[in-house]
Amino acid sequence: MATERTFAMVKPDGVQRGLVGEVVARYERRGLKVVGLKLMRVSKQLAEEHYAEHRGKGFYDGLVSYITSGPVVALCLEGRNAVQVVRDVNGATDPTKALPGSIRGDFALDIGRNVVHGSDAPATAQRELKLYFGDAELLAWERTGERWVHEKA
Ligand code: IDP
Ligand code: MG
Repeated sequence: MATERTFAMVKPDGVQRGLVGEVVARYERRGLKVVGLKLMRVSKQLAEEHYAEHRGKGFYDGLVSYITSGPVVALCLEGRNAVQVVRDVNGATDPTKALPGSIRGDFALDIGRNVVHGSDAPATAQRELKLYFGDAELLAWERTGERWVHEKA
């Protein structure tokens, strides 16, 4: 699998519950490199663009008000197969089905308060990263311990 970049987010419930450090630590410990990170508010317009695929579904209005209800932490993470790895670290969308050891499996119970977001495919990651980050906000930096994470960097 190639090195990829993906988009992740600590949603408003994660920030309000003081889980930012816990979530970021799990991504870092897995070996993912943080190349973008910011605390921000999601506007209604941005929420509607991000979740356009869900427009018209029963949970859509609740989802938009959830994601705009307080600050979030937006992340760009880089590493081998990063898109799927972040989905796995996050756990199943419905936290009651998420495995213990995943973020949702350890910290959430309700699908409408599931703490984190992760892009679902490489093309989605590209789209979401463009929505949330300007080019100058993503840093290409060399990690000194890189060869202890990836055999071939
Ligand atoms: P994902 O976040 O795991 O990719 P999606 O199906 O893309 O899951 O849904 C986006 C978000 O919408 C979920 O993370 C969750 O916050 C919310 N959501 C999805 N389905 C429901 C639902 O049935 N009730 C309430 N919220 C939902
Ligand atoms: Mg999704």
